Amino acid sequence: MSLLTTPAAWAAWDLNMRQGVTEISQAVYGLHMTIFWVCVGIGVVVFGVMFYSIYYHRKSRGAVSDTFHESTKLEIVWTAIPFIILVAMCVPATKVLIQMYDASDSDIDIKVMGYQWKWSYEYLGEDLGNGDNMAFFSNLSTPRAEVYNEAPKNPNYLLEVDQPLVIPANKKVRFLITANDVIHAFWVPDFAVKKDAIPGFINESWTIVPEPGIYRGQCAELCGEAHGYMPIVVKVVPEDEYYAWVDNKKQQIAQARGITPAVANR
Ligand SMILES: [Cu+2]
Repeated sequence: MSLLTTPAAWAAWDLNMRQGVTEISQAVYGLHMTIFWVCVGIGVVVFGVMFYSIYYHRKSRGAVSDTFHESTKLEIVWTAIPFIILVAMCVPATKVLIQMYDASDSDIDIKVMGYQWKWSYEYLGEDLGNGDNMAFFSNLSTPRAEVYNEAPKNPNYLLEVDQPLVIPANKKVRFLITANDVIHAFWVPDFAVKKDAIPGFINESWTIVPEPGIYRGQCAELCGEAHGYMPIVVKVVPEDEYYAWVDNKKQQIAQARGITPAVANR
């Protein structure tokens, strides 16, 4: 029993939602558990009363049915109690939602564009020198041999890309999410970031990741034949490493396109 009551046991139980790594993702997890236990409580009370009544007021015990049919008092009670429970649940839910939707005061803005079937990342304000922003595509890099069972599958099967999205740790990164063709969805479970990418619309989401590391996600909207082949890999690095990477990447892209890269002034 003690195995089931420790937090580690819950975390290891893959049926549950993962806690993630950001403050928001932990808040979402906490909210999820609160609502879960409220629902468990309601279930226990309702089924408790039901099974108690079935057992103790059964016909073989000589029970005679009561006459509270059309009782106004009862109608009010069983309308008021669920109403109070719903209001009580909406208070913490609204708090977390407001926090999640507040994409203001970001340090870095990245436009995320979904394509059939890859992602592109455009770093707004990172000029290449000709007015274009630094941008690149992120394609699935799992070899086809693994897909067709001609080679053993590696642990990150279908969750690896040629060029990951790179962001700095401990900075507020705002994602501006849209799509080029059909509806996709940008989903990184560890950040509690999940937003539809809709052609012609721009949705916002944001994250502050405290720990450097590699985090993986996927397109979460059935978008076509290769929907399962558009993973998202986010590499979170310390701030100085991030800016070094940006400068390097800009040089690479600018040189490939034959333009003189802009000198960053930060
Ligand atoms: Cu997609």
